[in-house]
Amino acid sequence: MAELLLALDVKGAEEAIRVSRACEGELDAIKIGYPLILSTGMGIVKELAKSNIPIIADFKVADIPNTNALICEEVFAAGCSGIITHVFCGSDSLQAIVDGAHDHGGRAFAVCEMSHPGALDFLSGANAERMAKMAKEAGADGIIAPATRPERTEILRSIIGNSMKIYSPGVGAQGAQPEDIKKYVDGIIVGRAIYESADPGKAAHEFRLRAL
Ligand code: O7E
Repeated sequence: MAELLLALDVKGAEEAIRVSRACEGELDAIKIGYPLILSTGMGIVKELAKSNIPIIADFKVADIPNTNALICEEVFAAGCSGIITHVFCGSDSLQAIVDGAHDHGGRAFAVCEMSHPGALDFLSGANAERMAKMAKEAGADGIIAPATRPERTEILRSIIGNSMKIYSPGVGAQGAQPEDIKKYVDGIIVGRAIYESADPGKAAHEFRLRAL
């Protein structure tokens, strides 16, 4: 049984609140990222969190340890309960995010393999496997692995074991189906197939049932 995370990549507070309210009761978390935050500011986090749903900041952080620690301070002060980071900047940068999240009572997730075709240029294969090992060593709460390549996500699961979570994007608009991936992961991440739907609440409900 996999959780359902909404990738709320809409622009503007009004649209974000409309979609999130329509999906109330169907979601386990909302993932916010640059499209929403650049169009509204971080104030939207407190607004969304009023529904008591965890908000995960997908800033795919990739910087030096000190900057990463400063980013964590702002993300968690804004009301987020999780943060997503890249791993390729190295173990010290990754550790700063994991420690920053845990110091604030939050969770840290590490991008190991991405879902789009271009991921095969770098963010896949042996690099991804090495990053999964690094995420485990750093004490990350989970990793991001692709629904579009279940066979790869299965390998990454064997590296991190069952005590860490895997959240998996690529379901819906990128072509993967919940049934392809749910047995390997703890949660599926769905964006456009929900927020572009004529009835986002109904779409979320259907994805939730299919992820069970
Ligand atoms: O394709 P959609 O519309 O269902 O949206 C997918 C979301 O997942 C979107 O926010 C995108 O930025 C994110 N994502 C991927 O699509 N592929 C990845 O490999 C990684 C992510 C991601 O969310 O990374 C951090 C979780």
